[in-house]
Amino acid sequence: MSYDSAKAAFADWGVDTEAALERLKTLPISMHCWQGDDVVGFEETSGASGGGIQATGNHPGRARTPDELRADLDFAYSMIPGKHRLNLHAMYLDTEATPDRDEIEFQHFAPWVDWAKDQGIGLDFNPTFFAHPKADDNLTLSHPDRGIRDFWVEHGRRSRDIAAKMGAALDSPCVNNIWVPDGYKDTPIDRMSARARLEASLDAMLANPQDKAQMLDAVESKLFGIGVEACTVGSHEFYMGYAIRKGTLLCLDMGHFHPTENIADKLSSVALSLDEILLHVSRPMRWDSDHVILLNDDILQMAQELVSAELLGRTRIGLDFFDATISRTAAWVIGTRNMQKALLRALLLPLEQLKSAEDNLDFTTRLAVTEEIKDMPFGAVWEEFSARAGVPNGQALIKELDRYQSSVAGRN
Ligand code: RNT
Ligand code: ZN
Repeated sequence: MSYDSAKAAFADWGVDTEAALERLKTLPISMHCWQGDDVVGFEETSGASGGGIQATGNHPGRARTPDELRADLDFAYSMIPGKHRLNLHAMYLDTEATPDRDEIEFQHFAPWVDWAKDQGIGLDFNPTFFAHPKADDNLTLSHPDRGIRDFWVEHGRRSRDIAAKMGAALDSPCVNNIWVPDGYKDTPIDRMSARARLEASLDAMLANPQDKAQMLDAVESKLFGIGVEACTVGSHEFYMGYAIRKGTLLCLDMGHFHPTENIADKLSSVALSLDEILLHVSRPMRWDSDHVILLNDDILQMAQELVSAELLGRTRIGLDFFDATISRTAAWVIGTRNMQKALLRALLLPLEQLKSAEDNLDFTTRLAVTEEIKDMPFGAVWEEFSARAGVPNGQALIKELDRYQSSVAGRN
């Protein structure tokens, strides 16, 4: 179907496709660097995983250097309509120096900032509290040993400082997201002390006020991880309370809840108590497996909530998945485009009609509209969006993904 026919079909439902396309253009997705190299990073000791995070698969083409990772990102961005962001982890420094985590500085990330400037994209940041000998017990900010806690607090402080400098250099606030693996494999006897230590460490890390125009603090909870099955110190309740009391962003990762829980349902609840939200869009399969996101119901419902509850203006959308069994660049491209497609579908819903049916307790109309609308030509509107951005679709896209993958397959 042509875009013009699609436009007319949506207009029949009272939906303005041009307005949807304009809005979608303004929504950056923060693409995570770690899909490109299986969460390894560029530290001297890289290769050490930990914290329950492990990419599986050995598809050829893993980026081994910052230059390779940037080349892969350049390609991925060229296959995704719009301007997006890059989400960096502290272990992805780009320098000849070999600072330990408590020694990192802005200069160790300067090439990333130069590159982001050239690309006209914003950066987000994460301290890395895993894949390090001082995290071997799966305890960092909540470790009973003061020296270990202090080491990680210093890492976190420096990360905030680096994030603020990135935000200032790029004139776009950099979200600094804190996730720690802390927890216990077997049932702890003193959860309270562990949580009190985590809170005290976070307070120490966040003590230095930062300009919100430069950086924003976020905290990410988790239900459980490999090796910390019995107790995660930074649970949802812990961080929700913390974020509300301290005014940080709360990061909701789609893999960090019980499989029957749904992030889409949580957004409006937490949004009443928080200024801003960070999302880690992911696809858990049976557990926090971080599969590449599909255009499935979970993602559609989440995008629908963001639009319906008018949360787009105060939600940062980040991705968090890693699959090493397929082309890593294709994973980025497919996942990011799916997030955009979900947002587009949400922006194309006849929301007024649906909301008014619901207000009138007319659940029949709500259901009928929801289901009829599924046959609408969303694909034609997406085609138009990508064509305007000069980005291929369908078989042309698959050819490009394949061509790029062949060009990197010789890396070993
Ligand atoms: C881990 C968290 C966290 C990490 C990244 C690499 O379970 O989801 O966000 O995936 O920091
Ligand atoms: Zn996450």
